[in-house]
Amino acid sequence: MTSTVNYGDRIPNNVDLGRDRVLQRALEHWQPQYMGWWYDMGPAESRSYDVYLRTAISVEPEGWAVFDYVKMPDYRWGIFLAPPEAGRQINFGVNKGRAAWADVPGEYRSPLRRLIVTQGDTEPASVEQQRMLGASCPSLYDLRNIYQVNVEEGRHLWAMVYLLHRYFGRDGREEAEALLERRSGDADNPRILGAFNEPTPDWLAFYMFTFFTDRDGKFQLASLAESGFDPLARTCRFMLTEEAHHMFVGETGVGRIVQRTADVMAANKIENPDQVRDLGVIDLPTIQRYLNFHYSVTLDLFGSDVSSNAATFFAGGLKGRYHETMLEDDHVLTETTYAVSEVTNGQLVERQAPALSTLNERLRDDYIGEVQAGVDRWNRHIEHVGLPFRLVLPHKGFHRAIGNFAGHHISPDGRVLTEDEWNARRRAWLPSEKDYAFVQSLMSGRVVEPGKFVNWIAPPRTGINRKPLDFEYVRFS
Ligand code: BYC
Repeated sequence: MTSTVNYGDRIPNNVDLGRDRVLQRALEHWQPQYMGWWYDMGPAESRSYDVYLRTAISVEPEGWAVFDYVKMPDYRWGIFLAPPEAGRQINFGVNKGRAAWADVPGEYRSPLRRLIVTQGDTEPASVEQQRMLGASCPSLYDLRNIYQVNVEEGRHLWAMVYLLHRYFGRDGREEAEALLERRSGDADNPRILGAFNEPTPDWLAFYMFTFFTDRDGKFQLASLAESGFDPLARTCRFMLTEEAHHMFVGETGVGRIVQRTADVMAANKIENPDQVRDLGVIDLPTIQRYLNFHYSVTLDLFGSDVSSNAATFFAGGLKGRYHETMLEDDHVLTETTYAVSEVTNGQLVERQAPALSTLNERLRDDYIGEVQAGVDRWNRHIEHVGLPFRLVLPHKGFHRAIGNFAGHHISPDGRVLTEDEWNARRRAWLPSEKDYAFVQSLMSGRVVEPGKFVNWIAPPRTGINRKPLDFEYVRFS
């Protein structure tokens, strides 16, 4: 294991792939299937573009990336694990204190494979969801960013496929093939988790997705980075360094849309959403409805509030809590409880449940704290121009399909509604066909003149890798 990536091999890696011929051959067999998937389902019509991308050259925190023009099919997808920690132990659950596993422990083979497959499935799904967006990009800068996100999601798929091939034998190879066969939104063979089958029809949806849903990626990867199965922990640690850029793209993308809208509203002294739309920017209530949608489908990704799977993952030492080793408790959790909410007799009530089975809820709560901070930053753009409107996170139970709130109707301010009340109001709370049609009407073509930005979004403060905003981030040759 080295920190420098070997680019001499057909599959770049820092895991000495060349020394394991069988594994190398298996991955070289999967590689053309992956490329086939990329050509079919990766960014549309992008094959010949030269894109100013960063590529990992080392897994060390400093200087791991080089920036250069790359045609995306030539991107060096590969296998990079963070360096091992000498003497690392399992830090939680019934195996706490034992040496971390370098190989898959037999008794946890099945749940571990399930976790890796579920994680792996999300990566190609997001690329599929974003496939068509290049045709309506707001600028070259934004186009380059979505492509960077896409190639890195492709690499995250490689990360999980390496673990499946290396540690799970024939089952692993079959799962790796199935990861290329499922399709986002396909009625017969959909992606595993709900949010990854929702369309991402426009750039507002893309930025919301990278803010909300990629951040689920951060929290899940951080929990898996605590795993007692050391190869999973190390690959997730490196993936987290890439994830940060995706969330930056989402937070600044929504922030720039909010900023542009707020500036246009203030300059023209208007607050009526129809008048705002007439000026070619996205009105704040529409942004709020998109937020409500993406936030709620992402909350579902954390799984049921009370989950025996979550208890098994933790007790077994497979998946920890967020920042597990920084928490001060026994890391076994058999004696403690955690608060979960539920609907009883038409009322929202809170009750205590065993801590071990409520780990999904706990991770969801950790996530909510971080998301709130981002929404507060968006609101500063609106406060800055003196408008009274504020974006808010809806109640945790709003529009949920998984867990204790599934099957109930909860308003954004946390009231339990009847089905009729819900149906009467849902258009005010979730994007309607008219909203989507309006947003898409703003995004009918792409803006690709260097330094130019479409009307509905403010330019970013700085360019990529200290390049100016009018840098030619993508060349169409
Ligand atoms: N939709 O006890 P339950 C990312 C299933 S995002 C559909 O409630 P559990 C990224 C569940 O699979 C991070 N099904 O939950 C972001 C289970 O099915 P099986 C992805 C759902 O198992 C942007 C059943 O319901 N990584 O990286 O405790 C771009 C009962 O499960 C959903 C991970 O999620 C849903 N929303 O926890 C690119 C980490 N929720 O197994 C990438 C790995 C639950 O009985 N996965 N189900 O057939 C996990 O840790 C867990 O599988 C979950 C669910 C947290 C997802």
